Amino acid sequence: MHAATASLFGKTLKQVLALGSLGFDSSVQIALVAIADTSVEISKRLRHAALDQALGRAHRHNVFGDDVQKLDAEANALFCTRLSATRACIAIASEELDRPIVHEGRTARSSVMLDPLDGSGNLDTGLSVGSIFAIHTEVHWPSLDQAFLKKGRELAAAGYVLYGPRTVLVLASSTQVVAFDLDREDNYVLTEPALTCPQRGVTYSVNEAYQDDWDAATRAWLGERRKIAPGGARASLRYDGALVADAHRTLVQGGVFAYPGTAARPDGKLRLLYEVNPMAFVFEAAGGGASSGRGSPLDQVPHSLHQRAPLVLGSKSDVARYEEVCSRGAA
Ligand code: AFP
Repeated sequence: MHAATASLFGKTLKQVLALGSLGFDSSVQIALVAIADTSVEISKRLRHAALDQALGRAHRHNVFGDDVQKLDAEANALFCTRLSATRACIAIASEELDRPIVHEGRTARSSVMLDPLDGSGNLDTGLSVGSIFAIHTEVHWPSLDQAFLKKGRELAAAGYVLYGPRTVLVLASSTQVVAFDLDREDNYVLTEPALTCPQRGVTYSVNEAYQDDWDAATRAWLGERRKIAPGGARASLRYDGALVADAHRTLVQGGVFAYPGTAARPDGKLRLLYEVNPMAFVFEAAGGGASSGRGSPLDQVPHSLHQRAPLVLGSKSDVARYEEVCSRGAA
């Protein structure tokens, strides 16, 4: 267990941040509190969404061509309003915004990237969804490129909120990962002082319906992985269709999650800045691995805000094996 965080069990997120235990500067702390407070509102909204008739389509598409749900739009507005109000943010980029929100002239130092409601295809059925965030810090007033088109490796913080039977906020610095549960008084209380991804796990998590469209190496890797998990155990398939849910299970229990490219979409579906990098940052800080086929996505210099990237996440041995098979072209 990480010595600095072992004694924090039961403390609230705000207490943990105020103690400086995770090493975040004040602009990151302020942004994190705004993100956490927004997620509490979203969690409540989700609980009563059917009763409030808040489910269903917003009848428009986002910049990716995805069908926007009413709650996607609402979650995005809640995050942007609250983050803007803190004045700690100079820029906000979101999967639901064509262009980032920029607050010129602010002396604040954080720029935030968001997937406000990940897995919104699960909303109508009441299954788990999430919010994903990542934060860069700036020393000088940045251009948009400087604010967002930086390697994931340079992130100050990243994490996600899982809205399931429990509402869980997972938060990573570059060296440690902690988790908080939302309590009855709507405080995030630390329940995991040092989350580490197990060195191996039996589960693989991938949309197997696309396998005919994968390249030969990915097909060969999956053929091998579905028969036997690292260590010789029998493999098991789990797929929720929401990255936050699938990644969280993989982080806690080990194994592997994959969303590879296909012939039609070589970069896959997931967005580098809003989904791939935040998750890769969490997994690497937790001792797991992340790959886009040729190395970690965190080492990729983004060329555009909304670009996509293939992603494999999980136990180190699983990710290493994926990279090995990819580097040979096929097993
Ligand atoms: P939605 O927000 O449209 O439900 O997409 C969710 C997501 O981006 C990610 O959370 C999942 O891992 C992935 O899509 C699932 O995609 P497939 O339905 O193609 O498997």
